[in-house]
Amino acid sequence: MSTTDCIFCAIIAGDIPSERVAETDTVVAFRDISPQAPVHVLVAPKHHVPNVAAAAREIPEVLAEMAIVAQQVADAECGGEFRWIFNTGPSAGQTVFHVHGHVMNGGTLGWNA
Ligand code: IU
Repeated sequence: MSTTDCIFCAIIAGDIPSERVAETDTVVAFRDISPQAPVHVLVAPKHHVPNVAAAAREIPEVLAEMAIVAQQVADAECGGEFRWIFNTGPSAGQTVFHVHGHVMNGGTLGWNA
């Protein structure tokens, strides 16, 4: 399922360009347009759900696939170690309401980076 007013649905559909680094039948990984670390890749399901809890409820097998893809990205880009962040809600910094995990590593990540 995709929604017409979701920018990540448009990226996943290829209607908006992105630098895709991994893809499976259910998951896409692409570079963040505004990287906050040397490795900063977003891992998102092709199916539109708004946040990580909704993903766990509605598409748990795809959430598991997202973790596998995140690990694959980290294996390829930063020795297999990574931070995986799900901002959930505007007050926590979520700006795109299509669930995505930020795969981050490199540089000098502080706890609040
Ligand atoms: P957030 O967790 O919802 O705040 O993360 C959204 C991220 O999506 C943020 O880091 C943006 O830089 C990134 N992003 C992108 O990579 N491409 C886009 O077209 C848009 C946002 I809009």
